Amino acid sequence: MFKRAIVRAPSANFADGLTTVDLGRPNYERALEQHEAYCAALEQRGLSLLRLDADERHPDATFVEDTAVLTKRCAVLTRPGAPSRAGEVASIRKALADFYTELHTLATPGTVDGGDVCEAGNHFFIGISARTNEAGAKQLARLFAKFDYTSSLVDIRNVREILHLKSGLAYLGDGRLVIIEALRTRAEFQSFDLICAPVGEEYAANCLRVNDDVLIAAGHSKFQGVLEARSYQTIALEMSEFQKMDGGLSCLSLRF
Ligand code: CIR
Repeated sequence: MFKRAIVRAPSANFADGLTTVDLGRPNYERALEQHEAYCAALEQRGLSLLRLDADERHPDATFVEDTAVLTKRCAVLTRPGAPSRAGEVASIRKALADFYTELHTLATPGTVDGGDVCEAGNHFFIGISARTNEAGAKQLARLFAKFDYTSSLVDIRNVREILHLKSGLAYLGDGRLVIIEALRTRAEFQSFDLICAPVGEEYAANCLRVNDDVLIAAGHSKFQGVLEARSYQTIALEMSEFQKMDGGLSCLSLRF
C-alpha cells in the first residue's frame, strides 16, 4: 500500500521541455487542471501528497518519477540521462531525506531515468534506453542486490515507440504486467501473467496501480474493458497535455 507521493505541478514554461512526439504544444492551463485531477485521484486513494513548488528552471520537472527510484527498503537518487534534467534531483533529495535513511546515489558515467525502472514485487526491470545507460543500469542492479532485490536489464533502444521502459510496461501486482506488443515476447517477462495493451492504445500501457485501483489514461476504452474484465477498478484521467511532452501517469509522481 502506498501512503505518500511526491508531486510537482507543471511550470508555466512546461511546453519548453523535451519531447519526441508530434502531438502539438501543450496548453498550460489544461495541464494544470489535469495535474490537479491526478493529485486528487491519489488523495482519494488515501495518499498524502508532498507538493513541491513548480520549477521554471526545469520545464520537465513535473515528471518527478525520473529523479528517483523508491523501494520499500531504500531510495536511489538518479542521474537523469538528459542534461537539461540533471538539476531536478537536488530538491527531490531534500524531500526524500525526511523519509529515507537508506538514500543512495549513482556515480558518473552512469545515467538512469526513474521511468526506466519498473518494480515487480522483489524484482526490478531496468530499461536501457536513450536516457538510461548500461553503466547506470548495472550500478542500480548492484545496489538493489544489496537490498535483496533481483533485477533484469531490458534493452529498449530498438523499440522506437517508447521513451522509457515504463512507457510500455506497468506492474499491477500479483505477478501481472501490462505490456505493449513490442515487448511482449521478451524472455524477461515470460514468467509473468501478461496483459497486452490493445493495438492503437499503447499509450495506456503506462497505467498505475494505486492501492486498490488502477489509474489509466482516459480515451482508451478497449484497454479499460480488458482491465475491468479482470475485475480491476479503473479510474480514467485526462492526460493529453502530458502525453504531448512524452509523459504518462507514472511519471507525475514518486509513490512510497
Ligand atoms: C522528458 O523527455 O524527459 C520529459 N518530457 C518526459 C518524461 C517522462 N517521464 C517518464 O516517462 N517517466
